[in-house]
Amino acid sequence: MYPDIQPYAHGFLNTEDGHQVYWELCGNPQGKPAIFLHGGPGGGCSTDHRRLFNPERYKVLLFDQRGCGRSTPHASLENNTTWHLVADMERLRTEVLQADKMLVFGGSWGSTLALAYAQKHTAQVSELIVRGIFTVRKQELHWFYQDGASNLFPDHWEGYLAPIPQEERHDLISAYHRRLTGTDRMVQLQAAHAWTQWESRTISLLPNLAHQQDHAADHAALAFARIENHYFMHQGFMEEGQLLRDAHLLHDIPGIIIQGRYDACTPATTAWALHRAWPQAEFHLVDDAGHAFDEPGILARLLAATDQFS
Ligand code: STX
Repeated sequence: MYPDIQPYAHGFLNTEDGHQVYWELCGNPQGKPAIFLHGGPGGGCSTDHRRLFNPERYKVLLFDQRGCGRSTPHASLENNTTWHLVADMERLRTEVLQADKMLVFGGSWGSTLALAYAQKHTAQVSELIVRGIFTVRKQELHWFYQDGASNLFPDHWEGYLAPIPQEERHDLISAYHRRLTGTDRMVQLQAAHAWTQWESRTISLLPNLAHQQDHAADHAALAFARIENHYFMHQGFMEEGQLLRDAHLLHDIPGIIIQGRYDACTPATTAWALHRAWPQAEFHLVDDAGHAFDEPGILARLLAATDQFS
């Protein structure tokens, strides 16, 4: 990765409907405009995300999506949908980046948001780099939160099932929703940790303790679990299959799709479907990687992608 850097500017976007969205600008103020979209939803940005772009060539905006990271109110689900985030991106582009077009970079949920933004604001996207493709279809949610990845990680699955009694296990996303939005703080926290640990333990090809520690604090787990679960209860606030159906809108945008073959969180079948629906984009299926952006084979491809467009 590029060296660890500090932002040269940071601030908050007041959404006027109850949120203060934290943003920061990194790299070269005269560089190529780019926006980084983190995962989850609810994951927040980390300092390593700044290091995916050559700081001499890029002017990168990173922001914590509504309710997570340094944005406030923390873990809030009010006025928090995909389309609110797309609207925030438009304001960040014009008011903070002050650019007509920007490179859009997103992994996992960040790829979902990148595709949603690019399909709505096609003319504002100079290039698109997406990794670990996720489109919030029913089959993708079922695979990870109900029955699928459970067969690869039976040990970690027990921890995910633990807070939910037998009679509610036929619909785990709904069972988690009741606990994550209930009034009992202890129940909320227990559910938040179980939900978050399931994801952190299963995202890399090989066990990676750092991934588990990243989201282990009460504060981070609560935002991550509440926001993810809220978005998935509503299928990402999109129609079933919408992002693949409308992928043809991307045909004129230079694009790169990067996917780990052993991604258990967002399996390669979705990236493959995107590749078929958007054949003009470069497609890289990395043979020895899972889901996380810092898996060696994925990281090398991501850096090559930002360098190629710089
Ligand atoms: N969630 C996919 C996603 O965006 C279904 C994601 N998975 N893990 C992460 O994000 C973190 C790296 C933020 C934990």
